[in-house]
Amino acid sequence: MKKILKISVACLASLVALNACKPAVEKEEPASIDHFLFYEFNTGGNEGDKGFIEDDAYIKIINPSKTKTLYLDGLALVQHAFQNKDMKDLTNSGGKDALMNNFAASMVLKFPGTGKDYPVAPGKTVLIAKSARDYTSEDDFWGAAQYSWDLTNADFEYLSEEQMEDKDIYNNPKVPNLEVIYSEELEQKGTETDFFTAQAAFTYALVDLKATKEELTAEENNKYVMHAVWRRVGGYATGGGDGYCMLIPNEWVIDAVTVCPQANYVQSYINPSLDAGFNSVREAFGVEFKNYEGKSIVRRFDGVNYVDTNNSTQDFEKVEATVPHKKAPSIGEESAAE
Ligand SMILES: [Ca+2]
Ligand SMILES: [Ca+2]
Repeated sequence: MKKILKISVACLASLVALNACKPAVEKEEPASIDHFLFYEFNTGGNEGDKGFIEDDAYIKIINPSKTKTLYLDGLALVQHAFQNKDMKDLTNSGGKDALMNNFAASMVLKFPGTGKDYPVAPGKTVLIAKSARDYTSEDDFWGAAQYSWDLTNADFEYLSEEQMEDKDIYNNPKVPNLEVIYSEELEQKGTETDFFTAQAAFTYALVDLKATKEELTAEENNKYVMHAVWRRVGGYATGGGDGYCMLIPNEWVIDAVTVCPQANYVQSYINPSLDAGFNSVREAFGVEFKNYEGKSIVRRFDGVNYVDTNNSTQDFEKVEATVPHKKAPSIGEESAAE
Protein backbone atom coordinates (compact mmCIF):
# COMPACT_ATOMS: atom_id res chain seq x y z
CA MET A 1 0.00 0.00 0.00
CA LYS A 2 2.79 2.31 0.91
CA LYS A 3 4.55 1.50 -2.37
CA ILE A 4 1.50 2.32 -4.52
CA LEU A 5 1.03 5.59 -2.75
CA LYS A 6 4.67 6.39 -3.36
CA ILE A 7 4.30 5.77 -7.12
CA SER A 8 1.15 7.85 -7.26
CA VAL A 9 2.88 10.73 -5.60
CA ALA A 10 5.76 10.37 -8.08
CA CYS A 11 3.33 10.34 -11.01
CA LEU A 12 1.55 13.36 -9.69
CA ALA A 13 4.86 15.15 -9.25
CA SER A 14 5.94 14.38 -12.80
CA LEU A 15 2.55 15.44 -14.15
CA VAL A 16 2.79 18.74 -12.34
CA ALA A 17 6.31 19.14 -13.73
CA LEU A 18 5.12 18.36 -17.26
CA ASN A 19 2.30 20.85 -17.06
CA ALA A 20 4.66 23.43 -15.68
CA CYS A 21 7.04 23.24 -18.65
CA LYS A 22 4.39 22.77 -21.36
CA PRO A 23 2.61 25.83 -22.68
CA ALA A 24 -1.13 25.74 -21.99
CA VAL A 25 -2.77 23.74 -24.82
CA GLU A 26 -6.47 24.11 -25.48
CA LYS A 27 -8.55 20.98 -25.70
CA GLU A 28 -7.89 19.43 -29.10
CA GLU A 29 -10.60 20.12 -31.67
CA PRO A 30 -11.59 17.33 -34.09
CA ALA A 31 -9.98 17.84 -37.52
CA SER A 32 -12.12 20.07 -39.69
CA ILE A 33 -12.74 19.38 -43.41
CA ASP A 34 -11.20 22.31 -45.24
CA HIS A 35 -12.72 21.90 -48.70
CA PHE A 36 -16.23 22.32 -50.13
CA LEU A 37 -18.64 19.40 -50.06
CA PHE A 38 -21.89 18.77 -51.85
CA TYR A 39 -24.56 19.24 -49.20
CA GLU A 40 -27.90 18.58 -50.90
CA PHE A 41 -29.42 17.46 -54.19
CA ASN A 42 -33.05 18.15 -54.94
CA THR A 43 -34.14 16.95 -58.36
CA GLY A 44 -37.30 19.06 -58.12
CA GLY A 45 -40.81 18.17 -59.14
CA ASN A 46 -44.02 19.71 -57.88
CA GLU A 47 -47.65 20.10 -58.89
CA GLY A 48 -48.41 23.65 -59.97
CA ASP A 49 -51.93 24.97 -60.64
CA LYS A 50 -51.36 24.59 -64.35
CA GLY A 51 -49.30 21.41 -64.43
CA PHE A 52 -46.27 19.55 -63.21
CA ILE A 53 -43.03 21.50 -62.87
CA GLU A 54 -39.48 20.25 -62.57
CA ASP A 55 -37.66 23.58 -62.74
CA ASP A 56 -37.58 23.89 -58.94
CA ALA A 57 -34.53 21.61 -58.76
CA TYR A 58 -31.50 22.85 -56.87
CA ILE A 59 -28.10 21.84 -55.51
CA LYS A 60 -26.47 23.07 -52.31
CA ILE A 61 -22.80 22.96 -51.48
CA ILE A 62 -21.31 23.66 -48.06
CA ASN A 63 -18.12 25.00 -46.58
CA PRO A 64 -17.75 22.39 -43.80
CA SER A 65 -14.66 24.02 -42.29
CA LYS A 66 -14.90 25.28 -38.73
CA THR A 67 -12.44 28.12 -39.25
CA LYS A 68 -11.55 28.69 -42.88
CA THR A 69 -13.34 30.85 -45.46
CA LEU A 70 -13.42 29.17 -48.88
CA TYR A 71 -13.88 30.79 -52.31
CA LEU A 72 -16.01 29.58 -55.20
CA ASP A 73 -14.10 31.62 -57.78
CA GLY A 74 -12.73 29.38 -60.52
CA LEU A 75 -14.48 26.22 -59.35
CA ALA A 76 -16.88 24.36 -61.60
CA LEU A 77 -19.90 22.09 -61.35
CA VAL A 78 -19.45 19.10 -63.61
CA GLN A 79 -21.80 16.38 -64.85
CA HIS A 80 -20.46 13.02 -65.97
CA ALA A 81 -20.86 11.95 -69.58
CA PHE A 82 -22.18 8.46 -68.85
CA GLN A 83 -25.34 7.54 -66.98
CA ASN A 84 -25.09 5.05 -64.16
CA LYS A 85 -28.31 3.42 -65.36
CA ASP A 86 -26.60 2.32 -68.62
CA MET A 87 -24.23 -0.62 -69.04
CA LYS A 88 -21.66 0.57 -71.53
CA ASP A 89 -18.36 -1.03 -72.41
CA LEU A 90 -15.72 1.55 -73.25
CA THR A 91 -12.71 -0.73 -73.58
CA ASN A 92 -12.55 -0.37 -77.38
CA SER A 93 -11.91 3.35 -77.20
CA GLY A 94 -9.13 2.99 -74.64
CA GLY A 95 -11.59 4.84 -72.49
CA LYS A 96 -11.31 2.66 -69.43
CA ASP A 97 -7.95 4.01 -68.21
CA ALA A 98 -9.01 7.53 -69.10
CA LEU A 99 -12.15 7.04 -67.01
CA MET A 100 -10.19 5.81 -64.00
CA ASN A 101 -7.72 8.72 -64.07
CA ASN A 102 -10.19 11.44 -65.02
CA PHE A 103 -13.75 12.54 -64.49
CA ALA A 104 -15.22 12.32 -68.02
CA ALA A 105 -17.61 15.26 -68.20
CA SER A 106 -20.40 16.07 -70.61
CA MET A 107 -20.95 19.47 -69.05
CA VAL A 108 -18.59 21.82 -67.21
CA LEU A 109 -20.15 24.93 -65.67
CA LYS A 110 -17.85 27.45 -64.04
CA PHE A 111 -18.59 29.81 -61.15
CA PRO A 112 -17.94 33.48 -61.91
CA GLY A 113 -15.32 35.50 -60.05
CA THR A 114 -11.65 36.17 -60.46
CA GLY A 115 -10.11 35.30 -57.11
CA LYS A 116 -11.96 36.27 -53.97
CA ASP A 117 -15.27 37.58 -55.29
CA TYR A 118 -17.39 34.75 -53.86
CA PRO A 119 -16.32 33.94 -50.29
CA VAL A 120 -18.23 31.31 -48.31
CA ALA A 121 -17.91 31.57 -44.52
CA PRO A 122 -17.28 28.46 -42.38
CA GLY A 123 -20.44 26.37 -42.03
CA LYS A 124 -22.36 28.27 -44.71
CA THR A 125 -24.15 26.72 -47.68
CA VAL A 126 -24.49 27.97 -51.26
CA LEU A 127 -27.79 27.49 -53.12
CA ILE A 128 -27.53 26.87 -56.85
CA ALA A 129 -30.96 26.84 -58.50
CA LYS A 130 -31.90 25.63 -61.94
CA SER A 131 -34.15 28.69 -62.26
CA ALA A 132 -34.38 31.18 -59.39
CA ARG A 133 -38.14 31.69 -59.22
CA ASP A 134 -40.79 31.67 -56.53
CA TYR A 135 -42.60 28.42 -57.32
CA THR A 136 -45.23 29.03 -54.66
CA SER A 137 -46.42 32.23 -56.33
CA GLU A 138 -49.60 32.35 -58.37
CA ASP A 139 -47.70 34.64 -60.72
CA ASP A 140 -45.29 31.86 -61.60
CA PHE A 141 -45.55 30.47 -65.14
CA TRP A 142 -46.99 27.19 -63.86
CA GLY A 143 -49.09 28.81 -61.17
CA ALA A 144 -48.64 28.18 -57.45
CA ALA A 145 -47.10 24.86 -56.46
CA GLN A 146 -48.15 24.61 -52.83
CA TYR A 147 -45.43 22.21 -51.68
CA SER A 148 -42.62 23.86 -53.63
CA TRP A 149 -40.39 26.74 -52.57
CA ASP A 150 -39.14 30.24 -53.23
CA LEU A 151 -35.72 30.17 -54.89
CA THR A 152 -35.56 33.87 -55.79
CA ASN A 153 -32.77 34.34 -53.23
CA ALA A 154 -30.58 31.60 -54.72
CA ASP A 155 -26.87 32.41 -54.92
CA PHE A 156 -26.50 31.16 -58.51
CA GLU A 157 -28.44 29.64 -61.38
CA TYR A 158 -26.61 26.58 -62.68
CA LEU A 159 -27.58 26.98 -66.32
CA SER A 160 -26.07 29.78 -68.39
CA GLU A 161 -28.33 32.52 -69.71
CA GLU A 162 -28.01 31.05 -73.22
CA GLN A 163 -28.97 27.55 -72.06
CA MET A 164 -31.98 28.94 -70.22
CA GLU A 165 -33.01 30.88 -73.30
CA ASP A 166 -32.64 27.75 -75.48
CA LYS A 167 -34.77 25.70 -73.13
CA ASP A 168 -37.33 28.43 -72.52
CA ILE A 169 -36.50 28.58 -68.83
CA TYR A 170 -36.89 31.86 -66.96
CA ASN A 171 -33.56 33.52 -66.17
CA ASN A 172 -33.58 35.62 -62.99
CA PRO A 173 -31.49 38.68 -63.91
CA LYS A 174 -30.61 39.30 -60.23
CA VAL A 175 -29.03 35.87 -59.75
CA PRO A 176 -25.64 35.22 -61.42
CA ASN A 177 -25.44 32.30 -63.85
CA LEU A 178 -22.64 29.79 -64.22
CA GLU A 179 -20.55 29.96 -67.39
CA VAL A 180 -20.49 27.05 -69.82
CA ILE A 181 -16.91 25.87 -70.28
CA TYR A 182 -17.91 22.67 -72.05
CA SER A 183 -21.19 21.06 -73.08
CA GLU A 184 -21.47 17.94 -75.18
CA GLU A 185 -24.73 16.35 -76.16
CA LEU A 186 -23.19 12.95 -75.77
CA GLU A 187 -26.01 10.91 -74.36
CA GLN A 188 -28.97 12.12 -76.32
CA LYS A 189 -27.90 13.19 -79.77
CA GLY A 190 -30.32 15.56 -81.38
CA THR A 191 -31.96 16.57 -78.13
CA GLU A 192 -30.78 18.93 -75.45
CA THR A 193 -28.80 17.38 -72.64
CA ASP A 194 -29.72 19.24 -69.51
CA PHE A 195 -27.66 19.65 -66.35
CA PHE A 196 -29.04 17.85 -63.29
CA THR A 197 -32.55 16.88 -64.33
CA ALA A 198 -34.99 14.58 -62.56
CA GLN A 199 -34.58 11.93 -65.26
CA ALA A 200 -30.80 11.79 -65.07
CA ALA A 201 -28.60 9.24 -63.33
CA PHE A 202 -25.16 10.81 -63.33
CA THR A 203 -22.20 11.48 -61.07
CA TYR A 204 -21.71 15.17 -60.24
CA ALA A 205 -18.43 16.73 -59.19
CA LEU A 206 -17.24 20.03 -57.84
CA VAL A 207 -13.84 20.67 -59.38
CA ASP A 208 -11.04 23.18 -59.20
CA LEU A 209 -10.44 24.03 -62.86
CA LYS A 210 -6.69 24.35 -63.12
CA ALA A 211 -6.77 25.26 -66.81
CA THR A 212 -8.44 28.05 -68.76
CA LYS A 213 -11.37 27.51 -71.09
CA GLU A 214 -9.00 28.06 -74.02
CA GLU A 215 -6.60 25.36 -72.77
CA LEU A 216 -9.44 22.96 -72.03
CA THR A 217 -11.06 23.33 -75.41
CA ALA A 218 -8.07 23.93 -77.73
CA GLU A 219 -8.78 21.85 -80.83
CA GLU A 220 -5.38 20.47 -81.80
CA ASN A 221 -3.96 17.59 -79.76
CA ASN A 222 -6.35 18.37 -76.99
CA LYS A 223 -5.56 16.14 -74.04
CA TYR A 224 -8.68 17.25 -72.25
CA VAL A 225 -11.20 16.09 -74.85
CA MET A 226 -11.71 12.37 -75.46
CA HIS A 227 -13.45 10.71 -78.37
CA ALA A 228 -15.29 7.91 -76.57
CA VAL A 229 -16.53 4.80 -78.36
CA TRP A 230 -18.83 2.44 -76.53
CA ARG A 231 -20.76 -0.75 -76.92
CA ARG A 232 -23.99 -1.35 -75.06
CA VAL A 233 -23.90 -4.56 -73.07
CA GLY A 234 -26.22 -6.61 -70.88
CA GLY A 235 -29.96 -7.21 -71.04
CA TYR A 236 -31.45 -6.66 -74.48
CA ALA A 237 -29.02 -3.86 -75.30
CA THR A 238 -27.28 -4.00 -78.64
CA GLY A 239 -25.18 -1.64 -80.69
CA GLY A 240 -23.15 1.27 -79.50
CA GLY A 241 -22.17 4.80 -80.26
CA ASP A 242 -19.55 7.44 -79.88
CA GLY A 243 -19.18 11.02 -78.75
CA TYR A 244 -16.93 13.46 -76.96
CA CYS A 245 -16.36 14.23 -73.33
CA MET A 246 -14.01 16.46 -71.36
CA LEU A 247 -11.41 14.73 -69.21
CA ILE A 248 -11.08 16.48 -65.86
CA PRO A 249 -8.05 15.01 -63.99
CA ASN A 250 -9.13 13.27 -60.77
CA GLU A 251 -6.71 15.51 -58.83
CA TRP A 252 -8.91 18.51 -59.66
CA VAL A 253 -12.00 16.91 -58.12
CA ILE A 254 -12.95 18.39 -54.73
CA ASP A 255 -16.06 16.26 -54.16
CA ALA A 256 -18.16 13.84 -56.22
CA VAL A 257 -21.63 12.37 -55.69
CA THR A 258 -23.57 9.90 -57.83
CA VAL A 259 -27.29 10.63 -58.00
CA CYS A 260 -29.11 7.55 -59.32
CA PRO A 261 -32.25 5.68 -58.20
CA GLN A 262 -31.24 2.54 -56.32
CA ALA A 263 -33.05 0.08 -58.61
CA ASN A 264 -31.71 1.66 -61.80
CA TYR A 265 -28.03 1.71 -60.88
CA VAL A 266 -25.94 -0.69 -62.96
CA GLN A 267 -22.41 0.64 -63.06
CA SER A 268 -19.96 3.37 -62.07
CA TYR A 269 -17.88 5.28 -64.61
CA ILE A 270 -15.56 6.98 -62.13
CA ASN A 271 -12.63 5.97 -59.99
CA PRO A 272 -14.21 4.55 -56.79
CA SER A 273 -11.89 6.75 -54.72
CA LEU A 274 -14.03 9.74 -55.82
CA ASP A 275 -17.33 8.12 -54.89
CA ALA A 276 -17.77 4.42 -54.20
CA GLY A 277 -21.57 4.61 -53.86
CA PHE A 278 -24.75 6.27 -55.14
CA ASN A 279 -27.92 7.74 -53.69
CA SER A 280 -31.34 9.10 -54.65
CA VAL A 281 -34.66 10.15 -53.17
CA ARG A 282 -36.20 7.57 -55.46
CA GLU A 283 -35.90 3.81 -55.11
CA ALA A 284 -36.62 3.57 -58.85
CA PHE A 285 -37.45 5.94 -61.70
CA GLY A 286 -41.04 4.67 -61.78
CA VAL A 287 -41.98 5.14 -58.11
CA GLU A 288 -44.96 7.29 -57.33
CA PHE A 289 -44.18 11.00 -57.00
CA LYS A 290 -45.65 11.10 -53.47
CA ASN A 291 -42.75 8.87 -52.38
CA TYR A 292 -40.25 11.65 -52.83
CA GLU A 293 -42.19 14.93 -53.15
CA GLY A 294 -40.35 17.64 -51.19
CA LYS A 295 -37.49 15.27 -50.35
CA SER A 296 -33.77 15.71 -50.94
CA ILE A 297 -30.68 13.69 -50.36
CA VAL A 298 -28.69 15.60 -47.74
CA ARG A 299 -25.21 14.99 -46.37
CA ARG A 300 -25.13 13.33 -42.98
CA PHE A 301 -23.71 15.12 -39.95
CA ASP A 302 -22.17 12.95 -37.21
CA GLY A 303 -22.51 15.57 -34.48
CA VAL A 304 -19.00 16.87 -35.04
CA ASN A 305 -18.33 16.86 -38.78
CA TYR A 306 -20.13 16.35 -42.07
CA VAL A 307 -19.65 12.74 -43.12
CA ASP A 308 -17.38 12.37 -46.14
CA THR A 309 -16.21 8.80 -46.65
CA ASN A 310 -16.42 9.26 -50.44
CA ASN A 311 -19.32 6.84 -50.55
CA SER A 312 -22.60 8.65 -51.23
CA THR A 313 -24.66 5.61 -50.17
CA GLN A 314 -23.35 6.15 -46.63
CA ASP A 315 -22.68 9.89 -46.69
CA PHE A 316 -26.20 11.01 -47.74
CA GLU A 317 -29.70 10.39 -46.43
CA LYS A 318 -33.18 11.03 -47.83
CA VAL A 319 -34.80 13.75 -45.73
CA GLU A 320 -37.09 16.77 -46.10
CA ALA A 321 -35.68 19.45 -48.44
CA THR A 322 -33.77 22.10 -46.47
CA VAL A 323 -35.26 25.20 -48.16
CA PRO A 324 -38.35 26.45 -46.32
CA HIS A 325 -41.55 24.90 -47.67
CA LYS A 326 -44.86 23.39 -46.73
CA LYS A 327 -44.43 19.67 -46.15
CA ALA A 328 -46.34 17.49 -48.59
CA PRO A 329 -48.31 14.60 -47.09
CA SER A 330 -46.74 11.21 -47.80
CA ILE A 331 -48.67 8.24 -49.16
CA GLY A 332 -51.33 7.30 -46.62
CA GLU A 333 -51.06 10.57 -44.67
CA GLU A 334 -53.37 12.46 -47.03
CA SER A 335 -56.33 10.10 -46.67
CA ALA A 336 -55.72 9.78 -42.92
CA ALA A 337 -55.92 13.57 -42.54
CA GLU A 338 -59.22 13.87 -44.38
CA1 LIG B 1 -29.57 34.79 -63.82
CA1 LIG C 1 -16.35 13.34 -51.01
